[in-house]
Amino acid sequence: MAKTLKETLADLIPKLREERVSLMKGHGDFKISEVTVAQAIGGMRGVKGMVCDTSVVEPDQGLIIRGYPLLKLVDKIPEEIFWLLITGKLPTDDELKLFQKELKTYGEVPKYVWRVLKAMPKTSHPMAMLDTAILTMENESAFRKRYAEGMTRMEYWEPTLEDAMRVMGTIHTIAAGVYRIRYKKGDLIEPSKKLDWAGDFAKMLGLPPKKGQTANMMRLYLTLHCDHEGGNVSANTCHTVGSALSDAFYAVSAGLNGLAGPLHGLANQECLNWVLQTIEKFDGAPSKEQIRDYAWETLNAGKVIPGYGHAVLRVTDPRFVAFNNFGKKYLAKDPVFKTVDRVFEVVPEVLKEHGKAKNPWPNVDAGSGAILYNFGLKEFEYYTVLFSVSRSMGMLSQLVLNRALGTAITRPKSVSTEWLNNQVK
Ligand code: NMX
Ligand code: MLT
Repeated sequence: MAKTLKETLADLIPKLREERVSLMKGHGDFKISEVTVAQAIGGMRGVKGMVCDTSVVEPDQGLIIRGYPLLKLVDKIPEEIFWLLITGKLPTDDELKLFQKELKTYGEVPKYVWRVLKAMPKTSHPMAMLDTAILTMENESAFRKRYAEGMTRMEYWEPTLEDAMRVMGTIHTIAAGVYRIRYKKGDLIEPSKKLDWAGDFAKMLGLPPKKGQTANMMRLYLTLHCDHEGGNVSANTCHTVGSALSDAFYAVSAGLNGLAGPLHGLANQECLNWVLQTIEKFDGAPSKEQIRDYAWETLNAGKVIPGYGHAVLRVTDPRFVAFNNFGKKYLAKDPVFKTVDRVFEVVPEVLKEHGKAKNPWPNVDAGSGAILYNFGLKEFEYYTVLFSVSRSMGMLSQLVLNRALGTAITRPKSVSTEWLNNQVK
């Protein structure tokens, strides 16, 4: 008989704990990184100072989830990906069905969440609304209740998993509600008992029908954004907040606040904006020469070209490749998609010539917006909310595993500029 996610983790966790103890006892002093002045000042880039097992990002390959290069997972649905992130294996069909059924039992959004969202300013950013809703739901935290009752450390992961299921079980419904409330799309659409997570989300958004492809687009979107190892701003923030034993609602909401920054997840809204500006400026899909001019204009104004560059990657992001493949299949003639494709032919050369960005290639945000736009989601301030729904899977799975392994509270040592100056004298 298929096991639940909790039963599967309960089998797995003792081995993971043993492995951690043996690494600490046997090799605790083994050096894995050194830190230069440039790294201490420059966002700790490249410093290996934390552990994350859900996925790795290889500079020359991109995202690898539990050994699977991302492009091998594009046909999977998000629930399979969540199971893979957290357990290290893809679920069997029976495990998947059981998990989907269980997830639905966590699907009710408390009424007070809707009241809070409806009371927010009409001009609130959709990310501020989503993050507020997740934080408001902290009232439901099983971890907080069990902690107050005095559970043992060995049990911490259990209510953390329960909280994770509640966040994942509701975040798509909340996100769809944010869309409908913020953009006055009419009544909220109830979640379905039957549809999968992404299909249900697409339905609750109430997007115009698009040859039956909207749910597939959403499955791909939510699969591609799921996780990007542990050091990116949102994962790292979620981890740090969670390491203080703040529950999943606090930790995920904090992580999403980081995702809302234009250098991180908000780049997708900026990116489509940039592409649309070129179309408007040149009165239609711009030529390569026109894109080149506009790219230089952006750089000369001291701005970044959104959707390009990456802190770790040194090749085209496989997530961009997957979106581009989807676009070529379903919207090859669309002027916005064609522009994105043309920008891809021009901008890397411009960035190389500019000579600053270490990685001139597109990241995930360069292509996703054009697809959403074509599918009728035209409110690009909303795009980071979609990223968030997906990224909750990575943050939650990392959080549950860290609770199971008793990962220590995060507390790196900071140094003063005076101390640095004294060292380099
Ligand atoms: N356009 C112009 N300049 C850039 C770009 C770009 N797309 N990317 C990097 N640079 C500059 C960067 O600002 C920095 O300049 P300075 O020395 O004057 O401070 C220099 O190149 C070196 O930066 P890198 O070491 O290449 O990049 P870093 O690791 O610091 O930052 C990003 C990575 C992603 C923040 C940066 O490439 C960027 O700002 N890209 C545009 C925004 C974006 O697409 N963000 C989305 C990231 C993916 N996500 O989904 O979260
Ligand atoms: C992400 O998906 O989190 C971004 O590509 C940023 C990163 O990995 O630093």
